[in-house]
Amino acid sequence: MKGMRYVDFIDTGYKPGKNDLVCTFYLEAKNFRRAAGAVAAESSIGTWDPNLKTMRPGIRKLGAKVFHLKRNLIKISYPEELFERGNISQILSSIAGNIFGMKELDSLKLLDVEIPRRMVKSFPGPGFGVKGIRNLLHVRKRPLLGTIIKPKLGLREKQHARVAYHAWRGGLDIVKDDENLTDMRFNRFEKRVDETLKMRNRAEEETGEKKIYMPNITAPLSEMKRRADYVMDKGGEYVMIDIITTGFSALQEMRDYLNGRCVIHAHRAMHAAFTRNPKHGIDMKVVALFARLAGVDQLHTGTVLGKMEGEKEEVLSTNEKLLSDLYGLKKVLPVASGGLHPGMVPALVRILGQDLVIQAGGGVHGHPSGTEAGARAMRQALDAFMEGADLRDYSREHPELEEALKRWGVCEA
Ligand code: RUB
Ligand code: CA
Repeated sequence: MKGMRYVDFIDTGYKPGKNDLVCTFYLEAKNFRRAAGAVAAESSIGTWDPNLKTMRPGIRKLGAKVFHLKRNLIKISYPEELFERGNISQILSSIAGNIFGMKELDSLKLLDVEIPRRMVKSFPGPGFGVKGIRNLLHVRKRPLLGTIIKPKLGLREKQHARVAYHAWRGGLDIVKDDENLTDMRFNRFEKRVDETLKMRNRAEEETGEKKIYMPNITAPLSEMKRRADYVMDKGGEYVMIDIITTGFSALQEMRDYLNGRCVIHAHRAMHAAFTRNPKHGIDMKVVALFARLAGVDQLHTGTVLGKMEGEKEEVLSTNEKLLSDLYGLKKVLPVASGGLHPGMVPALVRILGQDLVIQAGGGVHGHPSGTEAGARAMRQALDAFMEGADLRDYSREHPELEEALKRWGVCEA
């Protein structure tokens, strides 16, 4: 039987069919063609020795095909038979697995993935999505405002709940735990949930607004389920999961387990280990796509303006993956978070749009007059934008905003 060398995986005359999965890669290699073939081979059916004695008729056509190559971009088409339906780990082990470590290439980045309809349909997608979240919060148009309790670790349960209460009272919709706050010696998960949900109820009564608490349930899988049950038993409607450190298998299981009973907020801590290098790794867009397929309802995607790396085009194209049509799958609400403060709110909404959660930790709890004033300043900044008012003009009659702008300035972007 005819062997399969790396270059045999190149077919520039090929046109992907409607059931093919297509990946776009950035590639750098001394021998560009050979490396392109190597990527297609290793991510589908091939290996380094072209003359396998185990090849059988019919296997060759399962090979991925490099159908476009032009320094430094390649596009590879994969027949859907290579993938198990509904199994993100298996798909990633193929198209985002061994290939990154091959000596054949110097660097490789998975920039984008297009998934055929039938495969998309094998995933549940979000249980709530943008519409479900807006219905739950009774907020139709404006972006949602939230905070991360800071200091990120160290507060006792009651202190945590008290800070949350002030944030809600000041006008924020959402309070979340930080990504590394789970069940700590100084702050027990269950007690924190009890205390914080008690404060949520009080804040709802006092403000007449729906308030959300997002406890971080990140843990080994069975414990994560137990914590989610605990949250729901106590009247919580949201859980937060660190989806990269827990992994896609755990996320898929949690989506299945929760089965639309509770909203999933996805934190992406650790993503930058493979998304940040522009030449090697996996683009955030791809993470966003798989997170949507798996069924998160909200996902951190960057701010453009804040403390974390992420260019405008990058963040916009990632948000597009969450919000564009995807064969009927619900839309995921993008979360802008990291280094934000009230003076950035109008610019953020101008850049990122209104289907958005804006979260500020330091930019709320660092307000000179404290958390409640910081929350109020965030809400005032958003009100100013929604009313079409100039932020500085608006701040003349809104002392909390005025104070915030004095401390952090106005972002003119
Ligand atoms: C932000 C924060 C989040 C970052 C993570 O706190 O705690 O973990 O959003 O980054 P602060 P990203 O408002 O004090 O900076 O959202 O880019 O994943
Ligand atoms: Ca954080």
